[in-house]
Amino acid sequence: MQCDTLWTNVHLITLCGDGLGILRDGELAAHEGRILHVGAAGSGAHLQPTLRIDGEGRWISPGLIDCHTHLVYAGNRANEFEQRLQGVSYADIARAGGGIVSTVRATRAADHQELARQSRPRLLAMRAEGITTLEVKSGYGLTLDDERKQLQVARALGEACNVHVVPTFLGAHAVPPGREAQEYIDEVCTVMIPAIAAEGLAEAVDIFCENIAFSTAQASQVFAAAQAHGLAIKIHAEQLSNQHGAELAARHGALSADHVEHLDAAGIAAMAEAGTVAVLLPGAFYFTRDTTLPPIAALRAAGVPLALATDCNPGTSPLTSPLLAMNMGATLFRLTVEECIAGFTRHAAQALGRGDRIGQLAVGMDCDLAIWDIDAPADLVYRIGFNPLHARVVRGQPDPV
Ligand code: DI6
Ligand code: FE
Repeated sequence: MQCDTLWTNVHLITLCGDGLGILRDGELAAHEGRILHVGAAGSGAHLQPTLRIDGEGRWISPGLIDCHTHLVYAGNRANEFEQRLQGVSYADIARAGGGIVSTVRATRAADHQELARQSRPRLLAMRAEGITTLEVKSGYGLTLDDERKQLQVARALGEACNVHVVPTFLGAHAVPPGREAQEYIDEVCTVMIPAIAAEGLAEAVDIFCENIAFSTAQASQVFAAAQAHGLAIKIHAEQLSNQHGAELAARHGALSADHVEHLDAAGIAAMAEAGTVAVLLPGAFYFTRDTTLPPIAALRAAGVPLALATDCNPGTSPLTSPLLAMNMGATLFRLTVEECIAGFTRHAAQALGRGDRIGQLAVGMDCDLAIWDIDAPADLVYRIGFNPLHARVVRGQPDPV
């Protein structure tokens, strides 16, 4: 049987079945962008590959998936970082007109080209650590034109850099300066969501539900509008306080509830029932010096899938390293190695509604791979500031680093 590529002499982290689904001394074949075969050494002897690659004992995992980023923005908030070092809180900075709104000013002022120029190095940093799929949220434009600009730049950057970008509309990120919250949410629902959906610029809609942002009533309204236009939903919930946003989102069938440091038992039960993924963001926890841990043990006990992501953003998580996010997941949140790796593969795919296409090494799935120079999977989580990526493979095509 003909196939495009066969990798031999490799160890596989398949993420199939329970845990990591490790297959030592395996091989993997790709054909027309999909995984054609996964098996033990020699099991692909019937295949006639156009290209045969000796993996020299390296490890192959699914390409990494960062399912929560705000990667496309302009400007820089190092000044606020310095203020916070002096003891000013994130909420105080936001109330004083800094925070998200300062990035909104810079993002509005940048044209497409400038926004791409500033965002591209962040995407390249992610790519260099094995990212093959990356979610990017809007939310620093807060007008239809500026939100559209962010989503268009995200898509163009993904195409230019050979990374699959999954765009999310986060118009409900902050109240724009000079506007009133409810009147702005009405515009998000009646003008912005219909336009973004009609133009095919986003797959999902997200909202920042928090005492310094939008209420659960406003989240309900946004979810109804998103679903009326065929878009999936997600939520930033329970990051700074318990607003019961995750529970509400789960009841609407949300793909994920993200942050969830202050999540309670009712929220966990609703997420478990709906199959809503908990996206944990240790970079934001670390950078804001948060002390309230997400209820990991209870989420685990309830069987809620746990994803991990960078939350790459200029205010609370200026992080572009999925490998460091995994290490933080283990060190700060006490996640296991298996949970950290599943959090950037299988469960991240689920959080994007793509669990049937990516995030596992299984026949029929997209052949997006990360090939690592490591001795064991735990090396991906254990080391700090070291990048063992040997190559990425995107839709079956090798992409050496
Ligand atoms: N939660 C966050 O941590 C980021 N957005 C959000 O809804 C912060 C974004 C920023 O400060 O620019
Ligand atoms: Fe976020």
